[in-house]
Amino acid sequence: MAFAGILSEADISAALKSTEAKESFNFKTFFAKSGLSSKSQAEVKKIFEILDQDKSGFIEEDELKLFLKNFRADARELTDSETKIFLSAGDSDGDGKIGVEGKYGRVFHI
Ligand SMILES: [Ca+2]
Repeated sequence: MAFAGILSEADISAALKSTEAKESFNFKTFFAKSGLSSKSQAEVKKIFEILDQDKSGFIEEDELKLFLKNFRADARELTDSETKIFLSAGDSDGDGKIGVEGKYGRVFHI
């Protein structure tokens, strides 16, 4: 599990269970249930680096689509509309990706 030591297995299970149905993903709910909302800035940065699979320094749309799979390999992909809503929430400057600085930190601290 990619987030071992950062998030608890029980919290991850609860968070994934809450978003099993397509179009049910709500990042605020997910962050609260998984425990992401209460992580420190340093921990958030670690999580960002895991999500940024190609190490580009940004989380692009294709990486965001696979967001849930970082928590459990057999979790579903986000739908296009879920991905777009999630992306626009974290994309502060409208460049279509989420950077490690700026609004990203706030996305994880709702
Ligand atoms: Ca990337």
